[in-house]
Order: sequence, then structure tokens, then C-alpha cells
Amino acid sequence: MRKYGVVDTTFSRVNMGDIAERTIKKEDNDCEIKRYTVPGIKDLPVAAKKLIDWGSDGVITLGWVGRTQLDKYSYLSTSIGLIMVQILTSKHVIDVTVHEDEAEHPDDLVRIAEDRATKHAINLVRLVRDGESSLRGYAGKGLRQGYRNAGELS
Ligand code: RDL
Ligand code: RDL
Ligand code: RDL
Repeated sequence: MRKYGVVDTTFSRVNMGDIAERTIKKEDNDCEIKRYTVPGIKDLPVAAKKLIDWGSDGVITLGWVGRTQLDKYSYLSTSIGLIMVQILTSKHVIDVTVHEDEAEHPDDLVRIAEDRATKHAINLVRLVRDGESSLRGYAGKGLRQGYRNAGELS
């Protein structure tokens, strides 16, 4: 049985943790999921690390970045932290981030969050369950999360 970690925040304005949990359960019926909710994005790296220490084969984090320059700096440090966790543990930590300035209208932000969380949860299951070659068939296809696919150029 595979173990997945789901880390989300109370800062987020969409419950992306629920979306990720639902999607993982649907995609992989032989799995256990541990959920960890933290206040904000800078708390994600240690929570991801703790879920890996607990035995997660892979983790998905779901963060929401505010509109200010300060928020963007917070995300940069978060991203470096999440990459460090991956390098230190040799486990995937799939980083779902919605930047509040990606859209003006709340409905569009919800749509981006739902699409990105769902598609990346599927990516996590594929990487964890099916390994290095799981995305090989999609290489160079211009896939996007949160938007329609950009598509391949050649
Ligand atoms: O450890 C407590 C907080 O420092 C931590 O939760 C931060 O991630 C909170 N936070 C900021 O301090 C900030 O300036 C967040 C953001 N911006 C942000 O854009 N998104 C967050 N948290 O989830
Ligand atoms: O862990 C899942 C994603 O966070 C990760 O695959 C990112 O590299 C995806 N990504 C972005 O989030 C982004 O803002 C990418 C780009 N920009 C980019 O320009 N090129 C990418 N990925 O390959
Ligand atoms: O081409 C439009 C978008 O793909 C581009 O603006 C990306 O940078 C948007 N984006 C993020 O900002 C992000 O934090 C993406 C991701 N994460 C992601 O995981 N996958 C994306 N875009 O396709």
C-alpha cells in the first residue's frame, strides 16, 4: 500500500487539500493518506518533511500566495525549502501554488486552484505508483496546470 502526504494551509482561500485528497483516493485505491494543515506557505517544508519521516512515498503541498511583494518573497523561500526537502529525502514533493494575482475574479482563482490541485494530485500518484517512466508519454506536450495546455510546438 502506498502512502501519500497532503499538506495545506489555513491561509489559502480555496480548500485545495480536500481536492487533492479526493483525487488521490480516486486515482489510487490502495493507498493511505495523511493530511497536515499548517498556517501558511513557509510552514509547508517542515510539514512535508515530517510526513516523509512518517513514511510517505510522496507529498503534495498546496499553497496560496498573496498579492504583495512580501508574499512573493515568502513563496521564493518556501520553494527553496520544498526543493531542499526533496533533495534531502529523494522523495517527490509536488508543489501546488496559486498566486492570488494570477486572476482578478474570485471565480477564476477557484477554477485555477481546482484544476491545478487536481492535475498535480494525478501527477503525484503517477510518479509515486508508476515511477520514472510514468510521464514519459507526455514529454514535450506543453501540459499546464491551472490553465488549458499550451501544447507542443513541433
Ligand atoms: O510561520 C508563520 C508564518 O510566518 C507563515 O505561516 C507564513 O507563511 C505566513 N505568510 C506570510 O508571512 C506572508 O507574508 C504567508 C504569505 N505571506 C502568503 O502569501 N501565503 C501564505 N502564508 O500561505
Ligand atoms: O511540483 C509541481 C510544480 O510546482 C512544478 O512542476 C513546477 O516546476 C511547475 N512550474 C511552475 O510552477 C511555474 O510557475 C513550471 C514553470 N513555472 C515553468 O516556467 N516551467 C516549468 N514548470 O517547467
Ligand atoms: O502560461 C501560463 C502559466 O502556466 C504560467 O503563468 C505559470 O507560471 C503559472 N503557474 C504558476 O504560477 C504556479 O505557481 C503554473 C504552476 N504553478 C503550475 O504548477 N503549472 C502551471 N502553471 O502550468
